[in-house]
Amino acid sequence: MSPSSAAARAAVRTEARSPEAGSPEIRASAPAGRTLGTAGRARLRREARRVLFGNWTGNSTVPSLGLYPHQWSWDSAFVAIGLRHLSPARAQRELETLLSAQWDDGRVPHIVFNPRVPLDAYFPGPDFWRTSTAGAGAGAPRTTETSGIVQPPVHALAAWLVHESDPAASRRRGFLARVAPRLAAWHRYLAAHRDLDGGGLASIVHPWESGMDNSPCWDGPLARVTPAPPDSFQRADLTHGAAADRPTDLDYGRYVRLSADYRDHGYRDADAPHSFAVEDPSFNALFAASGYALAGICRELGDEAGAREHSDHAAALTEALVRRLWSAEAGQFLCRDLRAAPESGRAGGRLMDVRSVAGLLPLIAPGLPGEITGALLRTVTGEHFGLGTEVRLVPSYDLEGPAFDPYRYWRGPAWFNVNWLLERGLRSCGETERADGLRADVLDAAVTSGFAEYLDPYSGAGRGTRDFSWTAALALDLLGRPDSGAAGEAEVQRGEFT
Ligand code: 9WN
Repeated sequence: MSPSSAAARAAVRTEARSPEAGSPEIRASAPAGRTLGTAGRARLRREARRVLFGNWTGNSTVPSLGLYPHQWSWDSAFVAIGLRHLSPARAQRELETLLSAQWDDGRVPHIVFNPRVPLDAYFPGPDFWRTSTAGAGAGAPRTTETSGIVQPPVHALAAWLVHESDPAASRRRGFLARVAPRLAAWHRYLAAHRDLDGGGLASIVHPWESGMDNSPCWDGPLARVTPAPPDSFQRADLTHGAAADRPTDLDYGRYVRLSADYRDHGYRDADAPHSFAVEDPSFNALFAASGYALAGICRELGDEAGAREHSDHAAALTEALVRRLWSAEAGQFLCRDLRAAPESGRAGGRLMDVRSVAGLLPLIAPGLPGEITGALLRTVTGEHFGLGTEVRLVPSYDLEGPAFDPYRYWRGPAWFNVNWLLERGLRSCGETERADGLRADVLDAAVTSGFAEYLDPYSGAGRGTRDFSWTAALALDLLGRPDSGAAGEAEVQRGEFT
């Protein structure tokens, strides 16, 4: 299907309204056909447990057994948020395993490799990153192999939510006291080494760092990167996934070039060329939300100075998000390409006129001005993202955009972690009904799709791999959430953590 053709879009919209969408158990029970009945809830809990326990390796959870056979950073944070409903101890372990691979400079790597998995099971593997040697100067672990880049900092938020699920056991095990210094070092790494333009936001230096690998936002900045020759590497992902659902070979050539350049500069931010450098609203909004969570963790531990440091920094991040990435014309946040020629009269690269869902995720950052929240709510429900009209789950990219493709990874499909975050954001803005509707749709889609990695946003059909860990985990979390407006949850959403 040509995603840019209006006829094709009309066809998928028709498909989306087809009565086939949604499981019978769920469709039958509510006006919108979406609320899970008792049997549906039990089935979801049982199935999600099967997925999470099946993907557990003994110390952490793989995102999926075939396609992603190691530990991924933001996946583990989302997984811990779900696992806390099954086993708070296991959720703690998930985060602690990840944090034990932290580098001395504070970075939390985006992949922690399992040495028992064959080298060719995932590309790029440990023999490509070679962090224990190439990263030694930047403080990479000597005995654990990791990647050298990072992913969005959701971890402090996850640690707080894990603590909250069983505070007594968490205190008994000293969970927060153990993770707090590592989380603080992680946040300090981002603030000290990744504020590449000095404007108060962290930059990503590789598309994989956004977690939204082939988002159309990266097309412009990546066009300046010379791809590694196609015969210099061998992809492993196409053994498990359809090529039409995955990034292209050209994308991979550029991902490889950027990673190799970073590695060949010892993963030292001060020395690396960072020819891709972008301020991403989603990464920074998660940084702010996690900063407030870390402040709460410090307060729980009686560290008032730490609490102040992290909540002040989170507030400064939110202010910088608005100052540097807000577009009133677009009604959403945009990414800033630091390597593009500056807009006239301004330093610091250029805002990119590309609408990705990353630009709506600041809804989760407490303290946004009311007019910005209002505009974001109009945008998420308007023609570009279609929540509640065109689609049930919010797509990763503009439904009307020239690069929209309902199948290809982060270029259109709806993702569960993104919709979980939006559900939190909507709820924190007082959009209870919309949040309830989205929650019901996420639960329905999770179970109906067999815990798919992502969905065609129009038809709701699952795409990518199945039994995907964060899909199961976040569905479990939404299922276990207190009813709308419950006090504890509302406080967490507002960034008040004590
Ligand atoms: C590269 C593990 C990860 C997710 C990312 C998702 C995908 C990896 C890949 O899988 O990225 O990091 O090989 O495509 O884009 O968000 O963390 O689930």
